[in-house]
Amino acid sequence: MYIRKSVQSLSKEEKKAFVSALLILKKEGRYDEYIHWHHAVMTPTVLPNEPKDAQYRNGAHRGPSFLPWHREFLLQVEKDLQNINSAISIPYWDWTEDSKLPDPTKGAVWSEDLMGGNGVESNGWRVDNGPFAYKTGNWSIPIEHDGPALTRRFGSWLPNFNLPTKDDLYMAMSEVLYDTPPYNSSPFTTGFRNRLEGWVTMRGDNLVKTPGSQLHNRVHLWVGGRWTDNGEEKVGSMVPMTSPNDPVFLLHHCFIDKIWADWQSIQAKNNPAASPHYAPEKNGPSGHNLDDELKPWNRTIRDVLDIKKIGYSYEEINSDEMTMNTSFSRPRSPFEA
Ligand SMILES: [Cu+2]
Repeated sequence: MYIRKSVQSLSKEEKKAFVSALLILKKEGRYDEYIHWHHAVMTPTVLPNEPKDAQYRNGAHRGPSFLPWHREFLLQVEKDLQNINSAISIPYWDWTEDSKLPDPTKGAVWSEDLMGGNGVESNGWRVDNGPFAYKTGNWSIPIEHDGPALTRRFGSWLPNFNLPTKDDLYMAMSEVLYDTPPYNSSPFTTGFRNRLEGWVTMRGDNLVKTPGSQLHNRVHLWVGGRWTDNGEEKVGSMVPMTSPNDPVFLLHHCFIDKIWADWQSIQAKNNPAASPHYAPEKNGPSGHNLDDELKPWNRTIRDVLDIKKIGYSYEEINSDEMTMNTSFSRPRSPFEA
């Protein structure tokens, strides 16, 4: 049993161990394989009557397997890191805490000895501080995977584009069903997965307060951002499907995984009859059913539902209403099914 800690409570030594192991994986070419896994799973997984389009649903996004697939992905990366140093676990970045900061671009995650900070405008928004700066020579990104440099332009996606807040997260936590037909990314598809992935926008629910993508998706867009370079549209490393190129991907998805684990334990307590709190159990799109394999690996979705069984847990530092309060209620939106 090991614990995944918050970025906020990592010691200097823990940060160093995590970063150096990532740099070793990068050097060995192993890290670039993760990008390939994330990319390869982008083939559409649709039912015969659905659009044959990865933008509709694919093996790891826009459908029920989004959470289990990324749980397995993190476990694979973490196993590689632990082979280098068995004391390592992936830390999580609670962006709802950073959303409260007067300047969220100054959060602990962006320190010089962890992820480094924002990109620099005069340098085409390349990150130029911290261990992953292009100039260090330790983190070059293959051109065919949206390289050559790690780029970020915080908060630039839309005007006044902020990180998701605790209130935004409560909307996902208050969902009772994991996912519902048609198991896609429509703003009208009800359920925890679609909410947390970030597809339920103002169009789908008038209780959503901010324009654009929500929660998980919003954080990708907030970190990467966009700009024009000589009339050409550019996006930061966290935006395209090669987003694990930005190592903060791991910390972001680690928090997504914690949120799912928190939701699972709330459901287990409040709603035990609805176990396993996953849908569809069968007859859904391929790769998304409870007993389907999480490709390219061998474990099934059922195999990764219980983090205790897998052997890890999450450090609880903000023991606030989110995890303590077990009953969430809010008015139903007229747009909800
Ligand atoms: Cu993601």
